[in-house]
Amino acid sequence: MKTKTRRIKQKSYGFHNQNELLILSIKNDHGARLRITNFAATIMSLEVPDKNGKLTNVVVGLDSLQDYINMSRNKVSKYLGASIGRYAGRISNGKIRVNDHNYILYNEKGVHLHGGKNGFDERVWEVDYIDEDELSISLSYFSEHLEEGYPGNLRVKVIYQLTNDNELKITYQAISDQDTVVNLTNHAYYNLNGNNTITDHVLQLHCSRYLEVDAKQLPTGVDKSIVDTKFDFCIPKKLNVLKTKGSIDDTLIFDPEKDPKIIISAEESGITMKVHTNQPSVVMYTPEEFPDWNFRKGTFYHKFPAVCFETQNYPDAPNHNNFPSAFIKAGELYENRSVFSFSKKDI
Ligand code: G6D
Repeated sequence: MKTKTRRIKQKSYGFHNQNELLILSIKNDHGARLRITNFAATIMSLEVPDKNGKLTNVVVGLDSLQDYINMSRNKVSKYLGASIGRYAGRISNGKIRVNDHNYILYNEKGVHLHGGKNGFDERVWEVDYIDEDELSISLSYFSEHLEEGYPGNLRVKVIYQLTNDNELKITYQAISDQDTVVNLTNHAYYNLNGNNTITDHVLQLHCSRYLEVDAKQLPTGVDKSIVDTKFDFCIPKKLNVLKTKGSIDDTLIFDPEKDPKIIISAEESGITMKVHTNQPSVVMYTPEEFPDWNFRKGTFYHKFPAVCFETQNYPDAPNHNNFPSAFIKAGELYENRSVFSFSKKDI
């Protein structure tokens, strides 16, 4: 269980706060390796064994930390691997109402996305600890009262744990000194073959309903059945369907009684990923293509390169009383516990 920390001087990046930029990695007994940077508490790569035991990187990542900095500066990040907050997803009318007070959030044409202009994906997080026995890395971020317009001083923590059962456990926690809203998630892009496309992947989603959205991709407040829609993955279906039905960027509502919530397998690598979570929904996002990024050496991606499973509460929940509540009282603990479990293909 090697733990390696490579310190990268941040002064050349001139970030808001004084934390040093680091790349941290942990390995389990099977050689699976997780690499994290404290820039946005980002997952840079996750290597797990394929059907032949060969380590395969299943999380899309870039070649160097400088690449992430450049991506951020050039505003083409697409939140690659990043921790998202204070509120993941979209919020309507650029505002939320807490205790009868309106808080104006950063927005573009009324839409606030993924925590705003400088959300948690643009921040340098503190490294709390690396636990070599638990194979976990803990990072934290302090979001000041009215940062991006949100009320309350919010202490945020993410714990990444790579178990000896080849599970990646991602736990987000947050606590505020004032009543506020919070919805955190991770924006990793998964490709279980480690390159090319996900159109050979087979997906099963235990989601019978999805959120209707308007032209701005904002929830209307109505949830609908997935029957006869492109969101119907109740029985395993190959993702080459994306070529005819188009990409997906929508909120799917989990069937509470089913677990795991998501099962996805790749034919080429023979890797299966199962997702367990305490969250009520997932934003599934399958971009048609990637920007011109500098991927890890020797890695190339093509049409429909990867899929995001952003396990979270409903987008815009603060503005829809019929959605699960996104409000937390002062001193109340918020927790998003999601487990991405990797094994040899079995669907
Ligand atoms: C687009 O609508 C999508 C988001 O869901 C995604 O997170 C982002 O691109 C990368 O805005």
